[in-house]
Amino acid sequence: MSHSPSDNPLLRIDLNQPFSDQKPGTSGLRKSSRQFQTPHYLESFIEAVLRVLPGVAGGTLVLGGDGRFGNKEAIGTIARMAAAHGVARLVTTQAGILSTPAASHLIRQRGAVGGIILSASHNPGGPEGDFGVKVNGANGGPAPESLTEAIYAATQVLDGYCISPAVAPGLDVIGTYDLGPMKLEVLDGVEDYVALMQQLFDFDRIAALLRSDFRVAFDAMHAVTGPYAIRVFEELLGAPAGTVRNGVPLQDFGGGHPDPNLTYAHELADLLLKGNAYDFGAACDGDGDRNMILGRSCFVNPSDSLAVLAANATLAPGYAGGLAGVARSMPTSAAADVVAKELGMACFETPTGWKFFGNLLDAGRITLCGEESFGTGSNHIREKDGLWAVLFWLQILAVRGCSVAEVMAGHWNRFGRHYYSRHDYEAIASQAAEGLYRRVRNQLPSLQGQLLAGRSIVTADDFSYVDPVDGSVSGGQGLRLLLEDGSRVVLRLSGTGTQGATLRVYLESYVAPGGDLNQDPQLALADLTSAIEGLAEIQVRTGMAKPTVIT
Ligand code: VG1
Ligand code: CO
Repeated sequence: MSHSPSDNPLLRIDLNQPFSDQKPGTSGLRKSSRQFQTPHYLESFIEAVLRVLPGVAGGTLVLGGDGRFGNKEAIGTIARMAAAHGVARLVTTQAGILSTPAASHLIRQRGAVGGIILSASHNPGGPEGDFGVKVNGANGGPAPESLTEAIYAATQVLDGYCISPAVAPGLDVIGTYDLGPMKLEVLDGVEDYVALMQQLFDFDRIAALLRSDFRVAFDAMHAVTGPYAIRVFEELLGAPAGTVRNGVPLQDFGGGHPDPNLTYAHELADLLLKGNAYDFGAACDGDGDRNMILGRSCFVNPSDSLAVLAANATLAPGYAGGLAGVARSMPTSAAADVVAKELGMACFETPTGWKFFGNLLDAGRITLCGEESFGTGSNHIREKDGLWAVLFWLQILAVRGCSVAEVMAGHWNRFGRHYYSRHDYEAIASQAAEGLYRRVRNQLPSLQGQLLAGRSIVTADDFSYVDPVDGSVSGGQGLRLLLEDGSRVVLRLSGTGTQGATLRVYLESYVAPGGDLNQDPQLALADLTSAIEGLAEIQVRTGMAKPTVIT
C-alpha cells in the first residue's frame, strides 16, 4: 500500500478472494449482522471505500453510527484502518452515537472529505438483525452513483487490506487522542446538530407552544434520535419529562423495527389516532433521517408533509426568504408539484434515494426535498432529517396556532388532495419478485393507451433520470403507469431489504379543490389497487394475500 506514510506501522492482511456481494443498494451496503461478522467482511468494504474516496490521505473523515449491534466494534476497526490509510483526523462521537443528519452536518462543518455512517437505517438491529455502512462524500450527502460504482468495482478486485496494529481508544470520554499518526477526536454528537436547528427555527416560539396545553409525544424507537430529542424537546424547549419515549438507544432497538410508519410505530399511532391525550406525535427511524408526523386523529402522509412544509416554509426563520425550488422522488405524490406551481417555483422529480437530491441542492436549484418514505430535508445538510421535519411542523403549528388536522384541511382546500398509499410486500422469494417485475416491464409498450381502472394509460415506462446538473443518466428506476386523470401506479423493487425481495406498489389519485377531500385513502384508491393486482398478478406470484405494510 504505497500511499501509507512510512512512519505509520501497519498490518497488511491478505484475502484469498474478494467478497462478491458488496454492492451498495439504495442507501449503502446493507447485510445481516451475521454476514458483517464474517472475518474480513467489514474490512474489505472499508478498504474499498478508503481507496476510492478522494482526499482520504491527509484529510478529515467523520465516523459514527446509530448505536446498533456492532457499532462500537466497527468504529474501532475503521479507526485503525483510517490510520493505516493516512487519514489526518478522524472525527467520531461519544459511544459512537451519530445520527445520519448530524453526520452530514459534521462533514460539512469540518470540511471533511466524507463520512462513514454505520447504520442499516430502518432495518432491525441486533445479532439476528441487520448492519450497514453508508458512505457520504465531501458535500455531506450520500455517495453519488459514480462513487458507489467505483467502490463496488474496488471490492471486486480486492486482494487485501491495511490496518494499524495500534489499539483504538474507547469512545466514552470526549477528547482528542493519537492513533498512530492520526488524530482521533471524540466529541458530543448532539451539540453541533442542535446548534444548527436553533439557527433554522424559533425555539422561543416553539417552547411557548410546548409549555401551553399542547401535548407532544415523540417516539425515538430505541434508536439514535433519543439523545437528540431529549436535548431538544425536554431540555431546550421545556416539554415535560417523558415527552420522548424509548429515548435510550439500544443495540437491538428493544427488539423493534425502527421504521416510523403506522405498522412499526403502532404504539405512537394508537396514542394519536385512537386516544385524545396528545395533540402532536412524531417518530424517527434507526439513524434519525426519517420522520412520521401525526396530529390528533390525523396521520400526515409524507408526500403531503413535504407539500405542507413547502407551502408554509417562510414561517420558519431559516426559510423566511423563500425557497429556490423543491424536489421529490418519483414515487412521491405530486402534492409538492402543485404547491410549487402555485408559488411559481421549480419542481424536480428524481429517482428514489437521497443521493439524487445532492446535485440540485449543491447547485442551489432547490431548498426543500422529500420522499414518500417518511424522508424530508433541505439545503441545511445533504441528508434527510427526521428531527428537523418535526421542528418544522412545530414551528408551523406555533405560528399558525392551529391543529395538524386544520393545517391539512386548509392545505387540501387550497391545493387539492393527492390520495396516496404505498403497499409493501416484504421478503418475497427473489425469483418470484423478479419474475413479476420483469413480466410487467416487458408488457409496458403494449399498455400504453390501454385502460387501467377505467382510465386510459397515457404513459407506461421504466423511469429514467437525467441529472439536470451533471447530465448523468440513471435508468431502471421504477415502472410507471400514468393515467389520463393524473392518477398513477408505480412498481419498484426495494434496494434496502436483506431478506428475499420487497415489492413496493405506489398508488396515487388527485382530487381538485371542491371535490370529495375527506375519503379514506384506501377506499379512494381501491379501484387502482385491484386493477394493478390483476395486471401484475401480485397475489398469485408472491403467494401473499395482502401487503406486509400499508402506508
Ligand atoms: C427505501 C425508501 C427510499 C429511501 C431508502 C433509504 O429504499 O423507499 O425512499 O431513500 O429506503 O432510507 P428502498 O430501495 O427500500 O425503497 V434510510 O432511512 O436508509 O436512510
Ligand atoms: Co434512515
